[in-house]
Amino acid sequence: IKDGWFREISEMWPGQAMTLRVEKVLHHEKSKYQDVLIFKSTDYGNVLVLDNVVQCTERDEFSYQEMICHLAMNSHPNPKKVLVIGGGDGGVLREIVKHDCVESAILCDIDEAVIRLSKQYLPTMSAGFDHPKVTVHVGDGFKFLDDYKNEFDVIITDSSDPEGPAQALFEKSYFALLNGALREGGVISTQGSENQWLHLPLITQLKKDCKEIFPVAEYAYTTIPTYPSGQIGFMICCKDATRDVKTPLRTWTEEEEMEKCRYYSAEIHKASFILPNFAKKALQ
Ligand code: AAT
Repeated sequence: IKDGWFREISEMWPGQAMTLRVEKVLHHEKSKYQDVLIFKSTDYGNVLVLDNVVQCTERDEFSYQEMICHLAMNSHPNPKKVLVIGGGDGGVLREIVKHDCVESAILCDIDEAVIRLSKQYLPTMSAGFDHPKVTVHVGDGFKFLDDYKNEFDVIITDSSDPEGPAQALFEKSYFALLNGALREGGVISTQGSENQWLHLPLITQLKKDCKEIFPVAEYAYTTIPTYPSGQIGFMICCKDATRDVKTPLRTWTEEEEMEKCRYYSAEIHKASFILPNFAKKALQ
C-alpha cells in the first residue's frame, strides 16, 4: 500500500497491476502459510489479499464464486456429496447449498487464518460456513484428497494462484487425485490458471494435462474486475465421456435464477465456454 492505494504487483502479470483505493486497513498478519491483508476499499467493499494477490472483494466476488460452483454443479445430474479445496472465505459453500439435492459439503483450506478472518470481515461470503450441511477441515488439499477414493460427486478447487501454497494444485498428479476421489459420473471445476490474455501457455498445458486424465475437459471463463485483466478461467472436467458439460443438465426457472444468482444463468453457462479465436486456436 502506497499513498492510500493497494497495488497488486506480481511477476505473474508482468508490467501491469490492479490498484484499489484503500479506505482503511482492517487487519494484517503473517499466517503459517501466507501474508494475509484485509482492507476496506473505497468502491469494492472489503478486500481479502493473500501474498499481495487479491482473492476476493465484496463487490464482485459473486461472479467468480457462482461460476466456479454452478458450472460444475449443473453439469452433474444429482450431486449429493461435494468437496471444496481452498475457498476459505466460504463463498463457494454459500453457492453449493443453493442446490437442494446436496446432502453434504466439505471444505478443506490450508489456512485457518483465512477462515477466521473471513468470518470476521467478509460476512456475506462466510455465511456459507453456517449451513448445517457444511463441514470444515483445515489442511493441505493435496494431502486431504489422497485419503479419499470414489467418494464425491463434485469437487471444486477454489485455490489461489500457482505461486505459493497452491502450487501443487495445478499439477497433473493433483488431477489424477481428483479423478480418483470422484464417484462415477463425477465432475470437477478448478481455478484455471488465471486468464486468456496473460496465461495461454499455462492454460494450454493445464487443459492438456486434464485431457489425459478426464475424457471430458473444457475451459470456461467469467468476467471479474478485480482479478488480473478482468477475467478468470476454470477447467470443467467429467469422468463420464458422454457428458456435455457445456450445456447445463439441471436448470432453475428464470425466476429462480434471478433470485438465486447475480451472475450465473443457464445462458451464461453455455456462453462461458465460447472463446475468442486467439484463445480457441491455442487451446485446440
Ligand atoms: N474464493 C476466493 C478465491 C480464492 S481463495 C484461495 C484459497 O486457497 C485461500 O483461502 C488459500 O488459503 C487456499 N489454499 C491455497 N493453497 C491451498 C492448498 N494447498 N490446500 C488447500 N487450500 C489452499 C482464489 C483466488 C484466485 C486469485 C486469482 N488471482
